[in-house]
Amino acid sequence: MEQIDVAYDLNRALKGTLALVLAGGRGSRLMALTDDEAKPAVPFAGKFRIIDFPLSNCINSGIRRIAVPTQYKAHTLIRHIQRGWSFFRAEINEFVELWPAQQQTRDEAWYRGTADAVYQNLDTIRAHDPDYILILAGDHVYRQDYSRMLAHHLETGADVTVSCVEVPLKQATGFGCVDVDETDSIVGFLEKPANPPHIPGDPTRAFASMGIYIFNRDLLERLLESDADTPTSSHDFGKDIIPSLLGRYKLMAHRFSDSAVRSAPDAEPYWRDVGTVDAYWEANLDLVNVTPALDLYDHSWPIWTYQEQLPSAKFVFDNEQRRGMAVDSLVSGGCIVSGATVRRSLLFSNVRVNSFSLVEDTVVLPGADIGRNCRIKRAIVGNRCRVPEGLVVGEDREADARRFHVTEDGVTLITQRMLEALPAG
Ligand code: ADQ
Ligand code: ADP
Repeated sequence: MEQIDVAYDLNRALKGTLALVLAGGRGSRLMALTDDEAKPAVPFAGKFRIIDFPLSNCINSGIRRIAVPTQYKAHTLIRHIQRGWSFFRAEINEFVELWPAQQQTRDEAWYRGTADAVYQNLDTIRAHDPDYILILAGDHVYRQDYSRMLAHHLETGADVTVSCVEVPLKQATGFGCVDVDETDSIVGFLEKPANPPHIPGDPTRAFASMGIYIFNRDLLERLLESDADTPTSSHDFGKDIIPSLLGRYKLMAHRFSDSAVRSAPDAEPYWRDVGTVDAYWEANLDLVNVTPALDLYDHSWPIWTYQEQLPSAKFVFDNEQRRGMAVDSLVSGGCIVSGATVRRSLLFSNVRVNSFSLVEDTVVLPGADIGRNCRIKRAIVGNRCRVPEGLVVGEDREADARRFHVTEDGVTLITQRMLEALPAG
């Protein structure tokens, strides 16, 4: 009976949860990849956009009331959500709502920070009357069962629960670093510290906030109202709200390993903040491995997306019998590889690779067209790039750096703007 009560309570709590997928940030470390669209809208894994991951996690976790605050260059993001995520029925209290900045505001300001993005929508939140608010970032790739995190929040009677993950110490400067006691109660929080503290017993790793929070609704309202009146605040969850709770409220850490959805019981939990060009390249190309760290073929936890209707990928011998082929690669709908060789690469939708060209260890974004006689290695070819005949990339780093953006790890990012700036011939 007790178990039935617990399941009943969790079910009620899930129905009473409103998820806010924050999607307004640019993600400036992605350089030119976010010149024209917000990071949550950046394509990932061939046919998805990054925001599909948190949105799919919500659905798969049983959370069907979702709002997406948007701000920076939101056009492609809004279009994607309108086309792909509008199958809910408001009549049965299920929805994905878009909350663009400047639509709900009193003072017509842009969202000043993540907390302000929620504060400015408090009236709408009140109208939905949730018991719990789940704050999510729209820009991480991972599979997580939020219902397990919510169950943990209920069990501990926390006021706020923060989802946390172990990360390599050298990456921890980009995250909120969390210190916990033996019950996983949060006793310290440093937002993006220059010298991150390591977890006890392991000097190579830190315990980082994933920017995922569950708040009891009344408390969140009070906190946001008082934060809005604090002139010194930057109105950010990581910088202002979470640190201000220490010692005043019951603040619990939830371990991602307890709610990560794994492809096999012994698999490592997968969470990536694909925030840099190198991390983006690596996470995409990991998918061409025989056993990728992220399992997209798992029918028990489907990732939903807007699916354009496209013809199947095509590989052609051209008239002179040059072989068009892709090996160890992912090739999406609408692609034509004609008389060219593609190895260890990921082609997004509608990509063309033309005769005599070689594409290796490369991520090619939607609609790009790689002309004849090109050799492109260790690169990211941006949306709708028209790569001119004969371009060679990935063989001479200095030459590449003069024309394109070359990362620390030696990945070359090519965009249409950079191609247009190339000297003629
Ligand atoms: P950051 O990674 O710096 O730190 P932040 O820039 O606050 O993340 O963005 C979080 C989410 O909010 C992103 O999805 C972003 O798109 C969105 N966002 C940013 N500004 C917004 C705005 N003005 N309006 C609407 N949405 C906005 C945070 C935490 C850290 C934690 C990391 C985990 O502060 O403590 O470790 O996330 O990545
Ligand atoms: P290349 O630069 O490789 O010579 P082409 O444009 O000449 O490319 O096309 C080579 C082959 O690719 C064609 O013979 C055809 O089989 C195939 N192909 C190209 N475009 C299309 C298309 N739109 N639909 C179907 N097949 C196509």
